Amino acid sequence: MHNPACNYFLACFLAANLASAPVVACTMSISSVEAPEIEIEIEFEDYNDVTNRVTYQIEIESSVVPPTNTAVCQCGISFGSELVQAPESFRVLNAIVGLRRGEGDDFDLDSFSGFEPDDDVAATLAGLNGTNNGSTTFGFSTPVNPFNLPPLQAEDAFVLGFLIEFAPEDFAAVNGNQIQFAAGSNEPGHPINLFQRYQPTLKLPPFRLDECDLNYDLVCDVQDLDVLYSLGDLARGFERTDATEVYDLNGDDRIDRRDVQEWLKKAADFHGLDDAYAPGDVNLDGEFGTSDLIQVFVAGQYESGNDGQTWATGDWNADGYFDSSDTLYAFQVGRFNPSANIQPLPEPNTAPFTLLLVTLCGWTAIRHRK
Ligand SMILES: [Ca+2]
Ligand SMILES: [Ca+2]
Ligand SMILES: [Ca+2]
Ligand SMILES: [Ca+2]
Repeated sequence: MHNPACNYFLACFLAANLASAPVVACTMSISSVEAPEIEIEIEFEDYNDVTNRVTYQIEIESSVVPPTNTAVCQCGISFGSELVQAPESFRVLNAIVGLRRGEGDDFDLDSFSGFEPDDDVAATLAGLNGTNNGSTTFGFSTPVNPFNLPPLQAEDAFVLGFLIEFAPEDFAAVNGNQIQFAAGSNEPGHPINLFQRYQPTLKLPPFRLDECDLNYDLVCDVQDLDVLYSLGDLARGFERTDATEVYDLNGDDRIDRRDVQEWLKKAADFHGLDDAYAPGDVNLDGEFGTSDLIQVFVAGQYESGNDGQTWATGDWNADGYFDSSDTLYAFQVGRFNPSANIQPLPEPNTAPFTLLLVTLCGWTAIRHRK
């Protein structure tokens, strides 16, 4: 049923308004005041730490105008402008086409590939009337045979996809920058043309290099735990929503302290550690030692009764407070290493800190007796 060669061809028959579009090969969407904007989805795909590039897939859904002749289909992207030029790292890696059968059906865009980069198409696009001055153009083409086209049902849709890449540090230069899409063919009368009514700027969802990066700043650190803690009562737990799905790190459809534990595993893995971060390791250096105790001492929240505590201020069991239940938990897990990252402990001249030390010593003694 699916003949890839046919599907590539249909990339060129993008028309937002099927009723008013002429039936011609490799035509473009027709400008029309009534026609809706072309539907587009952009998803983060991957990060390659060898090349230091992030990739995003852009999917553009369209109605289809049936082709009539054999042709070379062409498509491309023009990116950037005189104001903000495409960063050096920006590339359009591939053009791909998928067929979606019926409304809302899933499809596999990657299963249809075949366009090749084409400098002539890029040059044509660069010279088009309406192409942004100062933009960088990327062109693709593929020869197609229209006589093997699969029959299309009324609800079927073709999806044209582009795979883009850039260095993570160029995110700001890419996101919100101007973008133009084009398609056409080598047939006389149906040359490559700019899409109309497409959103003129590229709006990228933020990317993460790892699941533990909950605030999208490309590192996994205590600020990500702060994000998790800020979501609600993790001790009681609550159902995740679509918006909070990224925080459900153990995938059980709930947000609770088990996701904190999962974060401690994932973040340790992110930093190349074999074992999950232990409760008590507030500075996340892989050891629960004296430097951690100093940090919670400075924060001064032990048995304070103040709600809203975080990992860094001693709330290791994620119930909002720093109290003996946290120290008990830390010592049950039993990773306290008094010789780790030794620093002189401050004078225990405050009641809460004395209480903390007494508790720690108590739990340590109990553990040793066992
Ligand atoms: Ca982060
Ligand atoms: Ca969960
Ligand atoms: Ca530590
Ligand atoms: Ca607690």
